[in-house]
Amino acid sequence: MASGTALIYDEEMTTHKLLWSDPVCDIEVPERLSTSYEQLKCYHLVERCVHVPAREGSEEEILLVHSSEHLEAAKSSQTMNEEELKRLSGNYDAFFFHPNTYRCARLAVGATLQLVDAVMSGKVCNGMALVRPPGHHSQRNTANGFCLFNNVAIAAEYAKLKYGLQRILIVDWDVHHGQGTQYIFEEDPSVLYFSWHRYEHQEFWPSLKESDYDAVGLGKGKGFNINLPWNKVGMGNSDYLAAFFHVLLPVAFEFDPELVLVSSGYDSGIGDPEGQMNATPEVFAHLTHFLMQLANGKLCVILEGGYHLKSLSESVCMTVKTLLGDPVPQITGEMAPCLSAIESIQNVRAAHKPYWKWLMYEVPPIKTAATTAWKGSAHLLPVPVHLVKEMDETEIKVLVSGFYADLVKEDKTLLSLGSMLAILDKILQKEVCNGIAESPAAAVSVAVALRHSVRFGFQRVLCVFVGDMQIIPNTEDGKILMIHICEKEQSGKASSKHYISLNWKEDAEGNDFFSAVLGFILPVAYSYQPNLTVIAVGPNRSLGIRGISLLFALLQGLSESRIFAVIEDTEINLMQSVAKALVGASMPHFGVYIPPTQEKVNRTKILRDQFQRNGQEQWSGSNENVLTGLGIVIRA
Ligand code: Q9C
Ligand code: ZN
Repeated sequence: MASGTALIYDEEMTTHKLLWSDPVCDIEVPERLSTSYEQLKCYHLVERCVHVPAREGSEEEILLVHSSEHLEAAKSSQTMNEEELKRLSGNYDAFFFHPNTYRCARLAVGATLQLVDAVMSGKVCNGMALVRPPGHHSQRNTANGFCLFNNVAIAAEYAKLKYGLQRILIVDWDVHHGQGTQYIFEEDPSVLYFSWHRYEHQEFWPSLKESDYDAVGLGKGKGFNINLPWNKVGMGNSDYLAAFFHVLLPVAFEFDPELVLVSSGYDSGIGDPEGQMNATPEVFAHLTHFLMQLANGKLCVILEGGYHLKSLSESVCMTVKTLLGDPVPQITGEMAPCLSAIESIQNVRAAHKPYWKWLMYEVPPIKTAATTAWKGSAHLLPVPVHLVKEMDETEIKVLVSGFYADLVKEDKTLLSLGSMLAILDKILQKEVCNGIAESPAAAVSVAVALRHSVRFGFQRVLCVFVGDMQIIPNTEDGKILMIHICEKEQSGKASSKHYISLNWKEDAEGNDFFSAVLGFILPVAYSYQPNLTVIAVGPNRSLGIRGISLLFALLQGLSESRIFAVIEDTEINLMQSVAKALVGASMPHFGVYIPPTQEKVNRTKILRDQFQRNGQEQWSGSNENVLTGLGIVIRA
């Protein structure tokens, strides 16, 4: 599998600038590019990327999307004087020409295509292109909204033509609607276009009826255009995550793209004068991380807007850091989407229900370490791992006698805890980010691990346990949130605020489980904001390797990617998949969709209602309340 992250930047794209006074256009400055690049250098991210040079896009490439009239008009700007440039610019809604604009726009196209080539050829796994002018407002026959050529749209056509791709996903997280991209692919089912945008019931630029949620595509392209309009300013991290959990990700996984392109505008970030939104730079790490789970990791991020230089450059850094595989930073603050966001999400889900099975039902909304036990078989793991020396018996005794005193007598169990605790300590001490422990008794190991983590000082530990669990760990006054995925009904222990039992019988690995992960487990987990995530696999697991890998991949956005895996299984395939997921190699393929049975949907509903009742009080340590709507935590 390809590895590495490409970074494309060419200083020449800073020469395109506004030569006269124009309050509409004066925010699109060359410093947007140079400041972002400087910040990347400052975090030593540039040197970690594969440098790929930009090139000029050819006329032929531009004509994949644009009319020759538009190309000729742009070309004619090269030899104009300032007065003529100003007059030409006046023909468009919010665009300015500079004598070098045409050259920069061709570099922006070429840089984007270079990125597609680097990813599609396997030279790198993913990458980012820092380009100006941006592209997503540009249409077949016109410049618009600071955009001359539609870089991302050209890239999609190019990828279809050159690599024979049949399914490309474009995610447009810029705060403006990329109406240019929508128009270009409206009738094209091979390109799925998703855009969220400030809309305010059509008050906000470009103030188009067709930016609303009911523009779902035309003809054969019906269902392949997804608009999520924000009708209020101030949308934040939780609103963006909810949009991913409940709209984009279910559809994107069902679509199963071969390549993902991001129209990556950061004017949707906090501080931006255009967007007036509240999402912090960290959220872009999470969005990037989720998209990295698609298309075998083939992800091209192309700069669009973003006008607050500090917010822009920090967000660019978060994106590139995540592309490089660094731990995903913790999201702080409010974890509940606001009512206006919920309303928009419900509207777009309803509009797209006819086209996407995963939206069909009122579904839930609701450096890797291994032990020396692996010395012999470590070479079987797909990725390099550190081997951790086990704790010796006395060390463990001292540790465990503090709490599970009766365990000290059982020598066999005790010994098995040694390797487990050695790895856990490396995670707690932040020497490694995540780790895998093999255990002959997962439930016991997990109980000890959880207690140990809480004693160590962790305030919120999320534990997802898959399979039978003989000991149900104490939830330590809310310092532990248990999500137990098991086959049998847990008799005796009813779901409570901090113990949620998901009874998943038979083929739990089917796509209904996927819906439950996105619609229930992720929102609950994100609202809890754990400092450590423990995922354990016990005996009689009702989840297959794919389901378990999915959990590991998606939960990595939490607790700064601090994940401890405990696996009661010597199955090398499972270990391999978990190790892969932990180092960020992408997930196994999900295959053909099997819709959830209504019975399963109902079961999830009951669970959700139960969870909501239990959640009337607050999570300890945070102040969210749980309400109705999508069954997720909603901001008051
Ligand atoms: N009254 C990008 O972010 N605003 N373009 C026009 C007219 C134009 C934004 C306001 C904003 C364009 C790539
Ligand atoms: Zn924008």
